[in-house]
Amino acid sequence: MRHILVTGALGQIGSELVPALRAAYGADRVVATDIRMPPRAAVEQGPFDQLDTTDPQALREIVRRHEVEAVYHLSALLSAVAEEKPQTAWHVNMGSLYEMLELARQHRFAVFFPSSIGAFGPTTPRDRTPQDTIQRPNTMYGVTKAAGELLCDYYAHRFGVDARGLRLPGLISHRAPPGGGTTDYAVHIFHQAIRYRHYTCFLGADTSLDMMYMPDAIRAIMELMAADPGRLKHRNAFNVAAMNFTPARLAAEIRKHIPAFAIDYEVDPLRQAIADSWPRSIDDSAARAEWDWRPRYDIAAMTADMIRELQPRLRLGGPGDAARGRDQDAAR
Ligand code: AKB
Repeated sequence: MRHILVTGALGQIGSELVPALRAAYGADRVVATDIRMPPRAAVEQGPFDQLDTTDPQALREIVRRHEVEAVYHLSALLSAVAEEKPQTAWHVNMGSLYEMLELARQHRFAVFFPSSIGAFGPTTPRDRTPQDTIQRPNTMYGVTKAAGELLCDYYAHRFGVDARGLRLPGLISHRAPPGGGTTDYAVHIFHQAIRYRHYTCFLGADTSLDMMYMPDAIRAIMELMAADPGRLKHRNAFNVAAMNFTPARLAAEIRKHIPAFAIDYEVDPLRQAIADSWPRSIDDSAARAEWDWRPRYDIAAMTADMIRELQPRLRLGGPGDAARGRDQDAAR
């Protein structure tokens, strides 16, 4: 039996992609891997291997052992943490991708590579950013994403590796939390709004970025990997968009459900500079034309679903919660 391998499986995307792949292709065929030890529940749901993707020997061994058909290579550092640890980010994000593509060339398996709106930079047109345009990112995260896109294209054209990928926007999920991204505020805000009716945002009120609800992102990944190769002109690094908002706009949407919710701002210069170097919105017409991409969630549908899912799990409701929330915000 040939297997589907997911690296970084315990991360924000992996936590939802692995169950979706298992539902589609069978639990035994999907091998989840992560550098972290899995919680017991994750092991009970299907095969799991601990894997450090920066160890080429370990990568070779796992590919050989499982007879791999496709790899969803999700292990990577996100933008803010990559900017704090640029050397590690290069090593993790690029080193492991290179090894994976080499293995794909030798063993003939397909590779999914998640690029990002971070692959663009300050000289890119910022509104409705085209599919093919200037890419001069000025963050280490962006450098690894732009270089990763090129490397995937190189392996596809030079060696015939079926390497496909998306430029994902900020992802919003009620299941796994994000870690170390610039768009993470759009998840934190829901937790704080439900618990404390208050959130201190690390990006400025008018910072516009593209975002996507996780069910759309998972569907986009799976639809792209299943798409007819004959229709794909780009194959890799497709812009995909679903919604676009600022922190102030999201706060207003949350207030429709939680009228007492208040937001204030303590801008983090590192994350603000990253956000300011990214597009305000991207044009996903190539994905729409080449594999029929269509998002299902806009800001209203996403907000309603996030609150419906999180409220029963998070609501505290006791006296003094609002004040405790403010203390917690200040500590972050
Ligand atoms: C991040 O903020 O680093 C990611 C991304 C947009 O790539 N969510």
